[in-house]
Amino acid sequence: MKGFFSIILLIVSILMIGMTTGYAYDEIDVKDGGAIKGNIKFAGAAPKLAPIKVNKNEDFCGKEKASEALIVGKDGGVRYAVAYLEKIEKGKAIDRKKQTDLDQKKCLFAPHVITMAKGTELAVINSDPVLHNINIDVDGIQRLNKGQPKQNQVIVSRLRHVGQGNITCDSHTHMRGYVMIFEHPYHAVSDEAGNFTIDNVPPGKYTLTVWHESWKVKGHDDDGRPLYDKPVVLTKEVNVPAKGTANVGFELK
Ligand SMILES: [Cu+2]
Repeated sequence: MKGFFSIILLIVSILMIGMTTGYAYDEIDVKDGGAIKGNIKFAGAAPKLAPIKVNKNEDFCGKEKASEALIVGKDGGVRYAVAYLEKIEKGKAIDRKKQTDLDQKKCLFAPHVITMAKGTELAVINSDPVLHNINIDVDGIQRLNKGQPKQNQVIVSRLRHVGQGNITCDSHTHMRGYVMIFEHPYHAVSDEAGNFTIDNVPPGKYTLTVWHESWKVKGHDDDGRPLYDKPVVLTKEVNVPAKGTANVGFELK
């Protein structure tokens, strides 16, 4: 009986470790890899978003900033949406030499949305002559908190936790950005035309997810800035052909 309970305890422990560490991604030589080319469009006329009030360093930052929560280009393409493969178990190697830049420029995070593979480097830059203090919370847990008083100061760190990160600045409450951190290298941020490419995918069926921070106003903060609804998440099944391309379209509305 004692042995039986030990086995149960062992199984429970293994399950718990699995839950906290996510899953193992295997890096392999991809044979006959295919690509996913996608486009994200806004259906109908894009709403005009209210500007975001600035309440510190207005002489440098300006009195307000245009909202970056929804940026629709020509032909309705949506910028700054994240596209990624769900739980892909094996594929191309993660480029560990790749450094992702995140600039604090004119009191905005540039780019507004980034994606990274777990354990790769993030270079946070302060291009401004004012103090910025970046914070990154990944799924509600603070993973980075760095003040940068000097212009052109760069701080390099590694983000080791998978999840969705909110980027804020302690100094400027109007500043907001997003980072999504993955176990694998199959993710991209849509460009000005709403396009993205995910390449060198082993042929097969996958679930492709598109994440957008949301532009739907659900309230306002104490300074009258809009608070947006929870992110919009869309999924599609895609079949990646050997050496070919799967084309896929998403629509936000
Ligand atoms: Cu700031």
